[in-house]
Amino acid sequence: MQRGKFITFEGGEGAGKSTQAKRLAERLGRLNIPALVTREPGGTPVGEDVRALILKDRPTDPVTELLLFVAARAEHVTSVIRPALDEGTWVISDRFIDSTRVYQGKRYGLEPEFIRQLERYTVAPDYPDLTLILDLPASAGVERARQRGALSRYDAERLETHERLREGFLEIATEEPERCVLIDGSLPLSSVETAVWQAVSAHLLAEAK
Ligand code: T5A
Repeated sequence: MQRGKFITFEGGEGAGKSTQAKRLAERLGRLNIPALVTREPGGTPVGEDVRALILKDRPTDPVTELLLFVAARAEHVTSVIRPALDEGTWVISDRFIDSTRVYQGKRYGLEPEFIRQLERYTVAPDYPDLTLILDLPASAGVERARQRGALSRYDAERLETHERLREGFLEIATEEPERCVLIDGSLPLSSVETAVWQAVSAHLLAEAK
């Protein structure tokens, strides 16, 4: 049996990640490719507890926050992502390692090598096959999140912080062009969906046949 493919969506608040993750799974389903949509933080009972904890009360120490995200990820990879890939299911995760690199790395200045080392312990060898980075101006993303409902404490941060985070995702897209595809998230929903599908077709569907 062929192993499933691992796709992640990344980007700032309100970029459209959750919406596009669901649409992509539906498209794959129409080709009879089994696909599981999951999210971070979350995806497991432990991960959902960590999500509730982190989004409610920000830990005082940035390292505490980093380790909580990483702990939730370890559980997610071991109990959900890896088993699904092993049985041939494609996994689509709404946020993954790049959110940690950007939010904890860029915002707090935690050492990139420390974060990469934690990735090696928790994720390797199951790095994403493809990462779709949805990019749009921070003000537009925060406005979408605001319209959708209550802002989490992350959404509610200053606009300059969101712009700095956006730069972080753009840097990753430039540094890892073989894994990452940058998509204009400010386009209408259907245009973003088309761009996502083109990227998945070009990078993964040809080799999966
Ligand atoms: N975090 C996470 C870390 O700090 N470190 C980590 O390691 C990880 C994994 C999680 C928070 O945790 C932080 C980052 C986050 O701040 P979250 O709720 O999972 O929070 O993440 P958000 O990005 O805040 O989730 P959102 O739901 O706000 O954003 P999405 O998923 O990108 O956007 P989506 O699809 O829900 O769409 C938002 C709204 O916009 C509309 C949708 O209909 C919806 O109403 N929309 C569009 N409207 C017009 N045109 C388009 N193209 C649209 N696309 C979507």
